[in-house]
Amino acid sequence: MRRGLIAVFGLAIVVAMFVHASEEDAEYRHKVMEAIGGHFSAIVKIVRGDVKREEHLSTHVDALAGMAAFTQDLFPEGSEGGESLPTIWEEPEAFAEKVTAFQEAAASLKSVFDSGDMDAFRSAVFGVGRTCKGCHDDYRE
Ligand code: ASC
Repeated sequence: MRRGLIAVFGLAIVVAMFVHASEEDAEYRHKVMEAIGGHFSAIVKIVRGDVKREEHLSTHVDALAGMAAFTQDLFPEGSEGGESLPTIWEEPEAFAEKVTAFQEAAASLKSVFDSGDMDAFRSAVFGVGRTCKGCHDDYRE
């Protein structure tokens, strides 16, 4: 009887820890996505000329490309929830293709920025925006 109770409590603690960890993963994903969106929006404001902060561009571009590189890691098994639709985990290969498109666009944004061609940079920025939207349309609530 007593052993049974201990086992049940033990199990409940393990389940609670697991649920808490997956909520933390979903919240971490949300925070990183907000950071990506923040850097992207800042880049858009600068290239549109809404703000004159060209000297900040390289930092925003590095941050965006850096975080894009680990976007796939933000969706571990068991982290379902938040604004992420269940289809992410139901069709992982189709989802991974969209993530890869974003990662490639962000990496290319960085190399175009480093080349110094500002017209090419502006179109690369809109290329990245399309990959954000491409994934959000299908996989975000
Ligand atoms: C952002 C943000 C997005 C994208 C997308 C671009 O800043 O949060 O989801 O840009 O709107 O098309």
